[in-house]
Amino acid sequence: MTTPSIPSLREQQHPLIRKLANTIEAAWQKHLDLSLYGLPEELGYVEGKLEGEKLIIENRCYQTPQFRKIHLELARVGNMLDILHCVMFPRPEYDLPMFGCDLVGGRGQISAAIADLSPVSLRRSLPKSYLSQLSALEPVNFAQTRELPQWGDIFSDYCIFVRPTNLEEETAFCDRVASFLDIHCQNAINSQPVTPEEMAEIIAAQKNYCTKQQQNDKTRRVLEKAFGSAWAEHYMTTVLFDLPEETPVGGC
Ligand code: 18B
Repeated sequence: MTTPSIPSLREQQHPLIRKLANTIEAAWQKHLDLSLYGLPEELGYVEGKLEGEKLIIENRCYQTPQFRKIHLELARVGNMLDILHCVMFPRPEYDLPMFGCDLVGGRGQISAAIADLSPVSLRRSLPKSYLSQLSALEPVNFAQTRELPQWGDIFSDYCIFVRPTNLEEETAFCDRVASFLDIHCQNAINSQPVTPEEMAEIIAAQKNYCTKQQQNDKTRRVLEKAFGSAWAEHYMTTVLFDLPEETPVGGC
């Protein structure tokens, strides 16, 4: 008996998606103390139909002491569309940015490769340690950079949004994501909890991040066409970009 698992889908996907998925998981395994995060069972593996083609979604989700949820999602629509989606949601007790990454490709070509460490504090800038480590990275140049949509004001100055034009650029993108993750995981495991006031600001900023991401019509359209608009709304707000819970601080 075989159960569907991410490696089975991963093997059929664009090589950059496969490589990046492996890179992300290797960084998590290397740095973090992972435990499983229970997604609602019916949302772990999902199949739908988009324009006669099968849409398959596979989710892998963990939590750690510093992250409430770290989510890697692979999706494929027939042979037309390959997607990698990844977000690391910090627990709001920690002043940590959101790591987010999206790769979208079709017919052998990646059309959108985006990765960022996005600030989620009301001062709207990254913590100092991130700024110094990110600014020390070698600059990378891509021939085709893409323009962010209006809701993209959540991203940092270090955000990469490109259409990779060759293998070299694909490798450069993957290497940059690996650097983001090394920096992020190392900072995360060394971070200390914030005050209740700061935590309230972080919750508000995480909400803003999620609300903006929920405005991505391109993601929504793919999901709506395959599963209908109610399901797409439910999926975008509970699996892709769920809001942090507002739990009062205090207790012991
Ligand atoms: N996204 N993406 O994750 N999206 O999830 N994505 C697209 O070539 C899906 C994230 C981002 O130009 C496109 O134009 C589906 C995260 C941005 O208006 C498609 C899923 C980030 C754009 C999809 C998914 C993020 C974008 C169009 C669920 C960043 C450009 C591809 C599995 C951290 C938006 C193209 C624009 C594009 C689809 C960013 C089809 C279905 C975490 C900025």
